[in-house]
Amino acid sequence: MEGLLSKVDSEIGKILQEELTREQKTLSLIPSENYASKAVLEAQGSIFTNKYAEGYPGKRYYQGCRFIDKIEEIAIQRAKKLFKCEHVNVQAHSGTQANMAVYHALLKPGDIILSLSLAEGGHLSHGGKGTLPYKYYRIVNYGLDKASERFDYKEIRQLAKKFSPRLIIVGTSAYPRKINFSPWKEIAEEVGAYLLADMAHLIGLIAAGVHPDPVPYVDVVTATTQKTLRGPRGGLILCRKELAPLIDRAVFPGIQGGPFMHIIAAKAVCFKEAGEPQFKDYQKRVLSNAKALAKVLKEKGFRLISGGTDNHLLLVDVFSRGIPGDRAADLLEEGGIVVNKNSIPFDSRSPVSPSGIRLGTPAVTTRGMGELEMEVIGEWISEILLNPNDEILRKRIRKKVEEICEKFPIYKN
Ligand code: DSN
Repeated sequence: MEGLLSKVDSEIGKILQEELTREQKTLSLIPSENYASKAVLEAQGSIFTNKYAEGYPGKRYYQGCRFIDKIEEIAIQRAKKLFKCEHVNVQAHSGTQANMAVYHALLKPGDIILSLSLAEGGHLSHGGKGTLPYKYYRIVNYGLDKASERFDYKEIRQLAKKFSPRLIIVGTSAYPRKINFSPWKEIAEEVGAYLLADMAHLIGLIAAGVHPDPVPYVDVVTATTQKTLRGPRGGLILCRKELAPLIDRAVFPGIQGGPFMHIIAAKAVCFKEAGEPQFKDYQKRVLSNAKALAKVLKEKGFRLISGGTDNHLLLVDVFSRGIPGDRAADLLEEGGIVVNKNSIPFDSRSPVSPSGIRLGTPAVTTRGMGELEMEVIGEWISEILLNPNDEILRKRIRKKVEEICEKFPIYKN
């Protein structure tokens, strides 16, 4: 990964090397993180960044777009094939931007959005305080069922009937269970609402066919390309043909200017990679690894939200073992295990120091780790969290983490 950068800008070059070493020598269990392939990185760091191309293929506001048009067209066609959908917009700069575009396309200021509360595992861009949708739309939140910590369709239906939302969002950032889209479609149809599936976290699983597919059930799917899909940092929108003009106009000129053509090129590469048989195997291992990690943590006496996981992530109630989530995340990082603190459903603590941590297996699975490694990692997590005052233990585990990381390098050459 050495290159010209260190010569031209030694300050940034040095930090790049430090970050690379950090990534190589630690275990990322942050479920929204992954390692893009070298081919994705090459496209992302390419001269496509030089080109302005406001508009869409064949309808640009700049000259010189004949190769750029090819790139965007390939990205669109690959995504259409991968997700078996009628229309794709690959220009959204991020998952949040993709959601903003959907709101801009389908809603008027003051319209009601029904979405999962942030505290129960929703996402800020679904109308959290301080966001643009919070200011311009009326946000009504559903929560989770207290006993099962899963969707409560009775409550969702009641709220939908009471408030007649223009848009219902099914989508989560910290929900460890499979999502079936058919009850959501029923509810949305009953109240005449648009249905948006925000699949930022699940899109890679969906591409590989290891999670139910929202496309046949919803009006629009939004996603990010850098998480389970293992592509560049960016957004993606899938929709039915009828909504295509609205969605495209909402992205450009609605909320964005020039598309990031280098990112679109990298998205095209990632769609190709995600269509290959190895990607399906990879996603199966993401799931089996998450289950293995869940199993060992449960055996060690940790309470998992909803009792386990069906997908790539798990949410652990660490406060029930006496450690707040922020402290747990700090202790684990000292031991070389990188996670994030997270609120748990019905959390009595603040988001700054919540009761939980969120763990996920996409990144470690990309490194080639399997269930055996998950068992060991689960043991280390447990040892660190159950012995919070043992600094020597954390140092010892950190050394073992570095050894395992060396055995499973992120980039092989
Ligand atoms: N920040 C992402 C996550 O970690 O889930 C969501 O945008």
